[in-house]
Parts: sequence; C-alpha cells; structure tokens
Amino acid sequence: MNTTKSSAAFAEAQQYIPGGVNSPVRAFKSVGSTPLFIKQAKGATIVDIDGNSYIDYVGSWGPMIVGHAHPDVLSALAETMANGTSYGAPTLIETEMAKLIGEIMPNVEKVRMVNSGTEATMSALRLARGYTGKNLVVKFEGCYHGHGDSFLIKAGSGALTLGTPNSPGVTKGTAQDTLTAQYNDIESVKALFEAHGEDIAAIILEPITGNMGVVIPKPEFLQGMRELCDEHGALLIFDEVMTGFRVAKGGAQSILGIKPDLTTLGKIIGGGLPVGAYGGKAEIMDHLAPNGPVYQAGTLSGNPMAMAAGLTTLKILNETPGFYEDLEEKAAALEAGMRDNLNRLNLPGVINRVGAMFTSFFTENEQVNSFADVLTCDTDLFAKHFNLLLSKGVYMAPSQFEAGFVSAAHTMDDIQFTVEKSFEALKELKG
Ligand code: KE4
Repeated sequence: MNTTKSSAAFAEAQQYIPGGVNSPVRAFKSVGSTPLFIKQAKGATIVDIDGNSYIDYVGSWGPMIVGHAHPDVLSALAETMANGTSYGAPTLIETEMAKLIGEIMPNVEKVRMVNSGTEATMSALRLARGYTGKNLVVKFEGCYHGHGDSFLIKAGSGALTLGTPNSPGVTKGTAQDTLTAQYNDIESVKALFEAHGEDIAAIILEPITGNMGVVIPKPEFLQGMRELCDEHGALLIFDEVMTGFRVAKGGAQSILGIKPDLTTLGKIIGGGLPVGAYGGKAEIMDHLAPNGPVYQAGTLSGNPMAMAAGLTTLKILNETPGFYEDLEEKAAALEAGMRDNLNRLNLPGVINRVGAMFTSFFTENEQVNSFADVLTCDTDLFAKHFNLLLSKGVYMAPSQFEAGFVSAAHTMDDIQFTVEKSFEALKELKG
C-alpha cells in the first residue's frame, strides 16, 4: 500500500494537534506505525487519502453498526439541516429518541442526552453520588469509561495502551474517591465494600468489556455486583456506551439478565454524530435538574442533527427483520475462520466475541477472563499482525486492548477475505 500522503498529512497534523490526532488511540502508537488519514467511507469500506481501500472493523469505534454513510442516515441529516442545526430548545425528535431507547431498553425509564460517552459516565456518577449521598465509586482495572477524572485511575483503553494508568492532572482528592477492583473477581469487590461499604455510591463497569479487549463476565460476577449494591445501598451502573445496541438489540443487560440502576450509552445512538446518554429508573433520574438538585447541562445536548443520525440508526436496527441474526452469522463466521487459522498454523491465541464485537488476543493463555490474562498478550506480535493485515486491505482496531466491530454492511465475502488475509499474515509471521 502506498501511504505517502497519509505520512505527510500526519507530519503536518502534529504541528497543530497534540500527537497529530484528536484522540490518542488514533495515533497508532501501540502498533508502531503511521496512522492513515481517511478520505471517505461507505458501507464496510474506508478509503484513505492515498486512495487505498480497506475493510473496516473499527467502524468509528462502534457507532457505524449499520455501515458508513447509510443512505437513510444521510437523508435524515440532509432533511434536518434544511431546518437548521441547533436551537437550544426542546424538539419532538428528542422525545422520540428517549421513547425508543426506553422501548428497546425497558430498564431505562427516563434518559438524558449528552454529547459523548465521557459526559454520560461523568454525569451518571454525579447522579449516583447525589442520589445516595455517598462519595466513593468502584471501577475495574482495564475498564474504560471515558476520560472523566474519576475514571482515569488505572483506566483501560488508551491509558492502558499508553502505559499511563494514573493520568497526570487527576488530583489526589479525586483519585481517593475511586476504588479499583478486578473484573470477574467478586472477592476483590467484597473487600472494598467491607472496608468502605457505607460510603460507596456506585459500582460502574462494562457489563461485557471492550476496553481491555472483549472480556466476558462470569455469570455469578454480575449477579454478585447486583447483590453487593442492594446490600449496601449503592447503585449499579452499566456502562453500555460500547455494548448498547451492539452485543444485542437491548445491549448486554438484555442478554445477561441483570438489571442495572443506571445505564450509560453512546456511539451507536449517535449514528456517527456526537451523542452520549444516561438513563435508568425514573425515581433516580428525577433527581436531575431542573426537577431535582443534581446539576448537569449541555449546549448541544439532544441537538436535532445528532438525534436525526442516532434515531435513524436505532430505527434501522430496531425495525430491520433479522438485523441481529445477520450480524451474528457474519461475526460467528469471522470468529470461526480466525480460530481455524490458528489451528491450521498450530499457533496459540484466544478469540473472545459477543455478537458483533470481538477481540483476538495474542497470548499463550487458554482463556482471557481477566485484566491479568489480558496482560499476558504479546503486543509486539499483535502489532506485526495488525500492520501486515492493514497492508493487505483489512483495518482492525490499532490496539490489543480494543474491540473490533462487524457491521450490517459487512458481507460474507468481506469476512472470507479477512480470514484469508489474516491467514497469510499469520503464516508470514510464523515464518
Ligand atoms: P467517548 O467520550 O469517547 O464518546 O466515550 C467514552 C467511553 C465510555 N465508555 C466506554 C465503554 C467506551 O468504550 C468509551 C469510548 N471507547 C473508546 C474506544 N475504546 C473510544 C475511542 C477513543 O477513545 O478514541
């Protein structure tokens, strides 16, 4: 692949933007190569500024579940913008969006729109603290909930990749209110409740993680979290920014059978425009201004453009017959092909997948069920595979500690091509 224009663009961007990117993971630091500058995307394909096409499994880190530049999304945006882009006043489409989210996720009785997943989790935590009158929050090593100060305490995702688990700029005062436990380890959480139980406002977790790669909760783990919260008067917050409408129509909570008190959302509900949301029991949500004392606000929250893109996306996934069955078939074929590659080449590796969200772990481990398991991965080998695959026209997430995404626009031919190119790459790596 000739990527000279991207290299030049990256050099220039670094003169004006920190690291040349507006979000760290895009800089390809953990795969040791130069990021591609994207010119356009359609369906499951993205095209860089050198004119190279790639099958895209990043999908803007999750939002593009119906595929890039979906005609219905584009026409909804065109129609909306003809009437203006933002009013800073209530609109009918915001109520329609809130109703549809509640229809698909019944635990979300009321919902507040914000502009990013970070804003959603920050606000949900403030609401939990305001509602319970307690101060502490429990999060899990390897889970990422956006860049809010309270969460950059041994965060996963970018911070994990960049090796700065406690980001400078987060004060000791803030850090002391965040307790960190181990995912899938109930005892580690019980210990925190034993030590601080009466002052813990909430547990927040990714019900199926994506930000240390895909790690699947043991059945008893989430049940244990629910029981600990009920026992100690804390709220259970499911951060479904990534898993919402992704792992199943109703998100992780619809397949794991555990009811959170609050749910945070993002990505897919924006359809590629900036949207986050948090919601849950009306009795809790009504503590938010202007009804209640917990303050949260936003100039562009629920703006018509973002609602149009998000609502159209939700309607497509909600109303298209067999939407998730089709996703499952393609994602399962991808997983099977990747497993077959490893077996044929007699190579170690673990593939974790739930619905259309997956991670291939380059590890000798038999399983990856915890943050400690994730840390056994050979990130150099991951990087080599990533770059080889990219040169063959397949764009995977540029970090071992991320998830890949299959969209409705991927075809079985795309999946087959991906499996074949990954086999070639692994064969070259094996020597
Ligand atoms: P945003 O503020 O990036 O919209 O959402 C933060 C967030 C919250 N919760 C979960 C479970 C998330 O996965 C995210 C964001 N995910 C990353 C990908 N791991 C976004 C990509 C990026 O940081 O550029």
